[in-house]
Amino acid sequence: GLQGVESKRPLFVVQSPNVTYTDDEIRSKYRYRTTDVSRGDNGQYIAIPKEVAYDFKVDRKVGKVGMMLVGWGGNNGSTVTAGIIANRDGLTWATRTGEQAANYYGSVVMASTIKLGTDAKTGAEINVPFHDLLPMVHPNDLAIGGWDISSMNLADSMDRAAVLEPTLKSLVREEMAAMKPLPSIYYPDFIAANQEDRADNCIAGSKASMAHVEQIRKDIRDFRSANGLDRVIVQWTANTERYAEIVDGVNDTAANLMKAVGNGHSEVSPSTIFAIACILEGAPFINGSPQNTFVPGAIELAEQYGAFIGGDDFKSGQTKMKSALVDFLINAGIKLTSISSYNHLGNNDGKNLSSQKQFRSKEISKSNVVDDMVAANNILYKEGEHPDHCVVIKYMPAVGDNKRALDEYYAEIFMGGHQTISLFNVCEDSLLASPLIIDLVVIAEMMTRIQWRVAGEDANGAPSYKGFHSVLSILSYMLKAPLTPPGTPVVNALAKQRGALTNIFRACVGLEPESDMTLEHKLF
Ligand code: NAI
Ligand code: DG6
Repeated sequence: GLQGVESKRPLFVVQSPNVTYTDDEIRSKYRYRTTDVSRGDNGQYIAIPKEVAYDFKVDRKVGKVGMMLVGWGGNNGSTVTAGIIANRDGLTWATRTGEQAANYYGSVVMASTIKLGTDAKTGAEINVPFHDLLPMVHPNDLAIGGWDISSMNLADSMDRAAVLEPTLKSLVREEMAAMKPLPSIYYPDFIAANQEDRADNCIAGSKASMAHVEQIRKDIRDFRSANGLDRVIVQWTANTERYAEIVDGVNDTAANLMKAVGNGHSEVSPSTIFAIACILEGAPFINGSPQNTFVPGAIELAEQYGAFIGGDDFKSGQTKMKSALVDFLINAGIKLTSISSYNHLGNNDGKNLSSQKQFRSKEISKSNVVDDMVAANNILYKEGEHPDHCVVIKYMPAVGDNKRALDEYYAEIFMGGHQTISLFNVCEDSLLASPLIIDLVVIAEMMTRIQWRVAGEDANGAPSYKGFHSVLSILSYMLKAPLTPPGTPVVNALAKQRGALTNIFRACVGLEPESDMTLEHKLF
């Protein structure tokens, strides 16, 4: 009943001449400090501290928010839906090891904290839930809907997924049985042929068309009005598609892409149709799979409409570990020389990825995840040098959703010695992905309520606040192959990604980035 307004008193307020709270807004004046580097004639770097003054404005009204999933009846879709219902209803259920209560473990937004500062009296760290940093939507309040090419209701989908305990399933079954995915668009050439037998819920037509774009737009509008929503966030958690070929005149510009849709071009994928529909509808669209949904024309279209997009490919288990571990190794001055990554899994995702073209999409997104860390260390790696890196995925039906990931990291240490690190990572894939789906929705929605301007820009009274760039690289932490604004660097290192996320949100309430210097404990 508290939706529509910030539902509770904020856990903290910032007392500063640079921060103003009104009933509707938080405004902050923020000095962004960076370092400009140039190179002198003698080759010496010249580093010049730089400062830009920004004004940030946060809309405090957390409206009613909807999450629509493409691939709603899949393992991720059914698991995240059951998980939200279980949390919303405060459910507990019996397991063979005892009573289990619903939680949001694995969600940065819902289950991690950030350091607010130090206790003025004792000097102890004060940590607050990430969710309290800004007025964010609570996942329990999300309206949930979506599409699937399989007509199964969500209760049956949950059984098909074979992820959750029967005792939990029985508690959410009735509500989920009433949830039925909307028909979706199916162009068989884009996903594995082995998926065909579940495609019984398809909108007519097996190639791109404006009618498909319009139907998806209508679905979003209908969902919005049926649930009285202020905003809808759409996420692709459907099968991994093959890459679309980038063809001049077809998907290279926004205008050509729209023309190609109208002409039913065979290189326009279902996920790109969803992206176009969401961009035109102003619904943020996030791609949780690895394919190149965001062809250059789709990115240009998003920029033209000022619509938010984000992707690609949830970073859940093996890759998340990789982007933390490699960051550690290389920053420790240890020369990583090879990474061998094997996976086997037995869910429908694994079945789809047993087809070469779909596997190739995943191989690409899993392979480029250490590039930024390697490139940053020119002591260990010469220009163009890179650790060997191989990625293998095998379909093993018996293990179901309990994906196995085996990794060997091989590194060169002091004086020609070697270090071998071997990891064996086992977890339910959908239980790792579900909290990421939630984080992506909550953060993307938050970004729709943050605006900025260069301070002083509107001295003559003209309002000049605007949103962040259409490509939400702030979502990088949750994604294997982060999409960034064209021409800007990709950051894969996990700690840097988290730093960007938390420090941008801190700036919105006028707080400095957390530097971890803790001089207060070092200088007496
Ligand atoms: P899943 O195969 O169980 O679910 C995918 C669903 O999408 C299926 O129900 C299928 O019928 C549906 N579908 C296929 N094409 C569609 C279309 N055009 N429109 C609407 N629905 C369509 O797979 P799962 O395990 O839920 O994973 C979903 C996606 O997320 C996969 O692409 C996977 O690679 C990706 N992913 C999963 C991660 C995880 O940890 N579970 C991590 C990273 C990515
Ligand atoms: C096999 O690798 C299946 C994939 O869909 C992965 O499970 C998924 O992409 C998660 O990958 P990671 O590397 O983040 O665990």
